[in-house]
Amino acid sequence: MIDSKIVNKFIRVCERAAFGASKFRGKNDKIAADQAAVDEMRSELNKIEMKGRVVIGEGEMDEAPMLFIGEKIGNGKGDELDIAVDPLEGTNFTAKNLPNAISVLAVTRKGGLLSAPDTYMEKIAIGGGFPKNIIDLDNSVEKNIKLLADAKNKKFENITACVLKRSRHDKIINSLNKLNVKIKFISDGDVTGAISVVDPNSSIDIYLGIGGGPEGVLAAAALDCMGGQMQTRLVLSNEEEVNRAKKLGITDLNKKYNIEDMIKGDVIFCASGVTDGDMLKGIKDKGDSFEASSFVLHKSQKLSKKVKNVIKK
Ligand code: VTB
Repeated sequence: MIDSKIVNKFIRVCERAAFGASKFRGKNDKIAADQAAVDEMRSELNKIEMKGRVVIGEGEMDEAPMLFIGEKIGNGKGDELDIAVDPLEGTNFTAKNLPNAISVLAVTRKGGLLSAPDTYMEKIAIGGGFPKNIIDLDNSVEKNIKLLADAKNKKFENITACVLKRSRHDKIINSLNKLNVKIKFISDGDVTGAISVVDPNSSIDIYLGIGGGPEGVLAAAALDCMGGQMQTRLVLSNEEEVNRAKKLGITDLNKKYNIEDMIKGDVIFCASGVTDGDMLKGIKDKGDSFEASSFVLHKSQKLSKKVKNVIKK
């Protein structure tokens, strides 16, 4: 188990990162927005009493100067924790001041997080309350939709699928159209997209398609706490990507990961809004302080809450 007292500290980490990024909303500079989020997140993480290690971060040591995979974070005392971070999920959203940019992280005990390379990943996710593993990446879209529709006792036309709008998804989209399934397209931000299957305020029944590997593990952390189902598989398209995966300890390159293969044991998930979004409000500047809205989950404590804090700048 992870000590529940540490949760508030991780909320602060996301709040600060979101605040950093918020200064660049609508400024058409996604690199600066990301950098500000990274700086704030790293400095706040280093205040926490823990022997922390970045398992999913901004890239490998040679490509990311900060929050790189393997970087030690925290003050070096306390519990050994593994951390997945995405200081700014939605750099385009922030640069263009569009909804759904968030700062997000997940924490487990040492060894609890799949160390996924920053490559693409096939993903499929549905909500909770169904027999285990009823959907499968190797099924056709038609078969998965039928299994889900039967389990939910819904007609195909009343099923909504969330899909990243990319040409690589044309085949999936065609199949969904043929089945008369409703599609909610997102332009970016598939952490929120995948989590939306368990959000009672969204009408999304299934998330499917190919997005980032790190974002897949972050979404799996949230779905683990909320009882959703998810299956993923890395998409390694060249030798360089294969080598990167191997370097992170992945031996079975075609493995299908269910949530329990990505997240082991207890997990904390936190996200703070940068711009207003479906799940969270964005940062509100209040002069000397700022207001941040966050979403926090702690599996062992069955904690799931939204918090709004006003924090001194
Ligand atoms: C997703 C999404 C991200 O990248 O992982 C997506 O979660 C996939 O990459 O917000 P492509 O843009 O190359 O399709 C983002 O949209 C941006 O990191």
